[in-house]
Amino acid sequence: MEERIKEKIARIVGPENLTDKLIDLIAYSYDASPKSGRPDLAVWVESTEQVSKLLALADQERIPVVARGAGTGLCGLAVPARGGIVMDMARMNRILEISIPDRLAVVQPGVVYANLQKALEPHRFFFPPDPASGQMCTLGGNVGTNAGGLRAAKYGVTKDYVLGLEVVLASGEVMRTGTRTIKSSSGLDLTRLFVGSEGTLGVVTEITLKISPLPNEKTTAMASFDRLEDAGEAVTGLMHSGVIPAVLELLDKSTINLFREHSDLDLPAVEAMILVEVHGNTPDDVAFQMNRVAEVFRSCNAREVKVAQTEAEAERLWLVRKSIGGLTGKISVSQAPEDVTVPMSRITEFLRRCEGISRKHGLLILNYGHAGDGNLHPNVMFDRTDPDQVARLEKVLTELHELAVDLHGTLTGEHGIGLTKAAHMHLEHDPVAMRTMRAIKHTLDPHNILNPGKMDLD
Ligand code: LAC
Ligand code: ZN
Repeated sequence: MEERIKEKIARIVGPENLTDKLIDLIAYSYDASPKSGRPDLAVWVESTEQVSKLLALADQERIPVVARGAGTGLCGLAVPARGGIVMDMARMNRILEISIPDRLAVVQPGVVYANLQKALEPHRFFFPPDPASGQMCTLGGNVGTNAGGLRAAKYGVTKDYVLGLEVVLASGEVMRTGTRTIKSSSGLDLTRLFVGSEGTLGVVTEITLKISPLPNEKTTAMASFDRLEDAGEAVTGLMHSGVIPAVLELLDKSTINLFREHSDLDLPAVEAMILVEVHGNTPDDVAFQMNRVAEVFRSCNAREVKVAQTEAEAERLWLVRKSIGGLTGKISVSQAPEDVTVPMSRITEFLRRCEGISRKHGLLILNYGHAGDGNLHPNVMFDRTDPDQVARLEKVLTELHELAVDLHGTLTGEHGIGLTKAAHMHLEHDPVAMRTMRAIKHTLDPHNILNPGKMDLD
């Protein structure tokens, strides 16, 4: 990067708040995806004013800018695909306001997700979306990806909770969207336009989030099924039961086998397991819900339904779900955790056809995920140092995405498009929709400086 530009940036953020040391630039080349791309410079910003001045300068000089949270994204959203500036938002990490009467929290984008939950807990409130990376990820990243998580089955995803935003546009202008009210029918919904826009339309500098009262009671159960089809029917059967579980997770046979062979957790030799959590306000309320759930599971030929009797037992059941990512390291050098989402009635069909794709290309796929909203995580095991396996992985991913769309689903339920799915946007979005998205991008960012190369927008 030219010295004169670096000097201008140093005047905006202070000379100690930028770096072009190789070791830093290498660190900023990655997120949690297999993609990488080296920036020319990284800056630590502290205020909306600094973001505004930086974007105005970058726009004038045509320098790409990638806003970055904690780098936990799984599809390359925070990877500087075209070099330029990485804008690290981690220091904009203040919770500006919690208002219980107005049922909202106002936060800066660098607030770590778990820290907001900690601050809300004394009020007996919570922010319902719950990405699996919650201990590290930032709320700015949650907005950028429209993050979901385990509880989305009942509570929905980030976009259902964003009431308003402060956004800096590519020009450096600062815009406020939305309101501090729980409802609004005023104007075009610019807030939603920015949620899930992966930093391609503007840089979010303040977020107003709707929050919810914590449920008083919860219960967990686990059910095992000899046939995958029965587990699939249990998921759809629940929708007739009048109960919406807060969490409904499914594990397929390959995932169960991973535990049987590589952990001391004692899982049965079955084709599928379902983990379920119900929330309510009294012990009777959760017992009623769990009875309904267990009835459905039994009517779908569950081999066993185990309701956790204590908090410790519940935690042991959830340990299974939470350990999957870590355990995959025992059987594979690299993993590609996808997040295709299908209508819930198509889950079994998706999983069976997925087995076919796995066999055809000779790469093991573990399937687990958020069955309660159709969001599965086919996690493809491969070795990134073997070009043949990488080539086969590409074929597997293409076929997985085609399959999701064929079943009227979507390429991504919660991780986003980023770099890894960009080439497949056209599978899901027709040419008119793609043209409309690109027109919006061009209007807001005419020189394509904001996170270029993502979502196939340029
Ligand atoms: C999960 C991540 C992969 O649910 O979305 O574990
Ligand atoms: Zn997930």
